[in-house]
Amino acid sequence: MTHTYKRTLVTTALPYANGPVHLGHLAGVYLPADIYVRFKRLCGHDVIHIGGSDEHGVPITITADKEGISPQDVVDRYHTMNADAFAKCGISFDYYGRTSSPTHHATAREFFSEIEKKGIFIRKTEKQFFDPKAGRFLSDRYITGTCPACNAPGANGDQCEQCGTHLSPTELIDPKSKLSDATPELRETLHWYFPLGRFQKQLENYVERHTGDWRSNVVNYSRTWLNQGLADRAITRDLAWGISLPLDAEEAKGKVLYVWFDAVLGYISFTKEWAEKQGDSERWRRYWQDPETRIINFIGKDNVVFHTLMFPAILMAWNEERLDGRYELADNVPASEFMNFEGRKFSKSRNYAVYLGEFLERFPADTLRYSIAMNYPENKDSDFSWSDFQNRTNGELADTLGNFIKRSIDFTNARFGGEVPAEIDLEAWDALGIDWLESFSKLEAAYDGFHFREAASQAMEIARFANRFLTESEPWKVIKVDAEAAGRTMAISLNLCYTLALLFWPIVPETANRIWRMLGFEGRIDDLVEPGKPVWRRALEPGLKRGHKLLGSSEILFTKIEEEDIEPELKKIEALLAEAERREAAEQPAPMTFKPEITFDDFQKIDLRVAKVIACEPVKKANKLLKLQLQVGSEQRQVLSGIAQHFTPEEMVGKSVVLVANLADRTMRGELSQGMILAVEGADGRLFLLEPQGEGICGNQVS
Ligand code: B3M
Ligand code: ZN
Repeated sequence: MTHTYKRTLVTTALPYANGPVHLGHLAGVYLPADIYVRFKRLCGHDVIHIGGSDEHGVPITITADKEGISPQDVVDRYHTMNADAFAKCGISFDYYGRTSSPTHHATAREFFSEIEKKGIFIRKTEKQFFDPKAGRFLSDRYITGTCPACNAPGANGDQCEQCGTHLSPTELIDPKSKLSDATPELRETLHWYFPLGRFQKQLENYVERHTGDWRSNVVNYSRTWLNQGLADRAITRDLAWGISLPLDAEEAKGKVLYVWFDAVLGYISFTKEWAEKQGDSERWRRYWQDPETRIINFIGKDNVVFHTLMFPAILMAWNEERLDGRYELADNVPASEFMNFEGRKFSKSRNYAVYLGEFLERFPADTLRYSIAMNYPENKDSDFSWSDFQNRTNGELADTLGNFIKRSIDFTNARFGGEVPAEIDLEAWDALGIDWLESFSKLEAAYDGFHFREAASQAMEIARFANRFLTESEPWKVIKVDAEAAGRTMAISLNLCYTLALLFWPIVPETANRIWRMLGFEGRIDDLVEPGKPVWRRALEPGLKRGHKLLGSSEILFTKIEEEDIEPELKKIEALLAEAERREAAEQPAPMTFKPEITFDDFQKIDLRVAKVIACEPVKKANKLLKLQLQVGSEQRQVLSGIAQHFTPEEMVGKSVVLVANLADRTMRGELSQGMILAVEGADGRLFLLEPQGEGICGNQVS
């Protein structure tokens, strides 16, 4: 990365507008991106952060069906909810769009048309499940049935939640449509496929080129796919919700773009919308079509291949045979690992999550931002726990950063008339014992390398240093004997406050702005940052002159989190965990219990024989029983069996069964039963007969 870029475009994965974002999303994608963007802004860099809602896809229509509302209602609700939560959390998007917008639809259709025009797509007719009652083709998620791998009922058409097996809907036993409960039929349908393989070599080169600077998880996921050889991917679906194909032909009717095909293009559409809002509708091109722009896609690890292979392939297809209007590929795709919550994976479907909006109703955004930055899942999964949140807030934010700032300001207000009492020259500043240049270089390297945990720790290190400096200098004692020396201490402390405000702004922006105001500055640091106006390195040197007037009052920056504040949260977790465990237990097969042991001789007493059903009829007034006539070798037997709910008499005739041949005779409903046939109960109470297959086995012993 010797290249220096003129500007940076940061994008963050577009969360589905199908539910509220939770702390896991924040930790993996939005907070790191925001910290990065703020850092770049502070450096005076030209950077924009583009994000928004992914408003298409099957899960959204499933939610709509479930709630009896329209997909539009669903996305309206969650788009607003998530945009609000992000704003409250200080995630400073330059633009937060939605893929349902006209600009986005037009952009996605333009890409489709361009690639179609070049003849790159492949059309394939395939058989797909169709719901005859609803009159619709069913995507995988709309089909449910029994899992062929583990026999669990309620498996989805794409995956069994129970055993995790990936399925195709045709593999399901007894498939049913979720729309109408009808049994779906296979019908032919036409789809457009994107031949990823056509770009195999180019993609290999792309990944290879970045092997040194991309995270190893990103390179590894991509390579695994590349090594398997890239297959054609269907990029259309038979669905009513989504972006319709820009084709008039009959065969394109009722089809929409596959959600991932359109979603990644959202980054482009939203940049166009942003540019429009800036009053310069062409400005987006600078961010997408200029090699001097650095594009960075922040995502979670589950989205890697869509960003390192599929999106680039779409852009490569667009660029093919084009001299101008070519798109640049991302320079980096920092994919996070996952942040767990109290030792467990966040799970929307299991309702095991803390939602961002709800969290912020109870605790300030900056306490969350700091704790999460310190738990950034950079190279491995991390964990968020309430006790860690409490400790960091109390010990680091309140006792260290907050305490230092407040003591500095209060003492100056009280004893030095709210003014910086002395001039601090660089020599005194450098003599403090911090190697400023080195600290700043380390911080910069941490930000530039996307090591946000390290950046936050570094910043806190400086706060710790400042806090210690003030405590050890004891100006409240010194002032009694040497007011000037105490004044110098305070001037240094206030300048450290100034430095810390700027240093911490990317991580805890609201707090930084409050410090800024207490230091007597008008406005917010947010208003200070501007492309071409580097502020960051100003923090390296004392920024407050002697006589600079503070605001004159102070506020507490962080309220400590008491046990009783997190008590209800811990209770909630307990309930959630108990609920999760209960569900898991219910989903687990019951533990096997066996009858008491018998000896081999006991077993030998049972005479099991293969028998053939030669006749069968119902038993009057006994709707569970069938009367079977069995051929057992040279003998005939009559057996009554409680299988009438499962088999018709006609079905039974001709079957081979296993007979307990030496069971004492019984009379049932006035009919003689000379033995018993063996069967086993399966899922849903279905009954399966033991049916031995083989030549010349009738009458033989089963052993
Ligand atoms: N909405 C999947 C997700 O939220 C998808 C990301 C799109 S990024 C273009 O994980
Ligand atoms: Zn299964």
